[in-house]
Amino acid sequence: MSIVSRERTSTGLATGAWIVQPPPPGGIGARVHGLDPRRVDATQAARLLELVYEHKLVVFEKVPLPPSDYIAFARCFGEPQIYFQPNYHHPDHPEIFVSSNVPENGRKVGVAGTGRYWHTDYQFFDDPLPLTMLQPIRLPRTRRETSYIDMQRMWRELPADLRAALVDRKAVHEAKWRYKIQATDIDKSITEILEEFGRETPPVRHPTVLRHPVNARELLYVSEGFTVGLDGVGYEQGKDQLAQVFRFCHQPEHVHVHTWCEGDILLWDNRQLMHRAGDTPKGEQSTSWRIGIYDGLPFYTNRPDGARPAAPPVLPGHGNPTAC
Ligand code: 7UC
Ligand code: FE
Repeated sequence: MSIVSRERTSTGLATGAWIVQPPPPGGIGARVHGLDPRRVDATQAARLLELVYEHKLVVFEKVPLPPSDYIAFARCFGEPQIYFQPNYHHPDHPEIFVSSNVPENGRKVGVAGTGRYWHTDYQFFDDPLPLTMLQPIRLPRTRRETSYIDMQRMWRELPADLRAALVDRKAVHEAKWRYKIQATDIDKSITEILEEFGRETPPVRHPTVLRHPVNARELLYVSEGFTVGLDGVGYEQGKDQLAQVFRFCHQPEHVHVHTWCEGDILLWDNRQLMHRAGDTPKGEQSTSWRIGIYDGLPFYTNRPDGARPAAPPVLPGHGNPTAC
């Protein structure tokens, strides 16, 4: 695989050299070697963000960071989010969403086994999360991976009958079926728990096909984890069409598996990818820290309700949009 060393000359050694290894043609995921995440200036952050929008996933190699530096690194790319459920928070840093099955000082920290189904983060809110940063902290001994599916490619390659079923439609998303029981739920019935969570996070609608605000790519935006129906389509028919779409997307040749390495930090574009956390093998420990990031751009730039997607905006610093 080719190594692009342009960054070395364009950023200069004085501000820290780094090298970008792009994915193979048609693939996702660039790797960045040699970055000092504590010394990223605005120009470099803009360049790294371009890599994220272009290659959908970027892996920063061997850059382990303690919480405050990690949050500062996330802040280079936008505004870190505070997850809406405090039981996921790092005890001292609410910006960090902890996925962990390891107690600290005898206390449960975060939530175990998050996101083990195909989804994109915050798909069930009006303002979904544009970017997700992830740092594995404790790697299971035998297996630790996150899988991705490229939703630009899925929309491009989806069979014509399924495209016709989805085009100019909205999908309905909700998270209540993924709710994790908390200590405060003791003595509540399942019905009460679902009603309570459903009141806090009612179903939302987004277009089934999004237009990316930076590069104008069209993206399929449904997931088995959170998408529960198609707007304006009967329940059975919507479920059936979605099941066919998911069957197409989940084929092994569409799945990119990223295997964790110690000290790496990942950053991906939730508009363009869906992801699924790998299972932690029984008896093994796993901890990862996630930071959700709002990049300050609209999640999508489709025209409201059913109209054809708008012409893409040319955003300052992002050059000309890529036709696709
Ligand atoms: O525990 C989980 O799987 C978390 C999920 C309900 N939400 C993650 C998110 O940001 O969408
Ligand atoms: Fe997730």
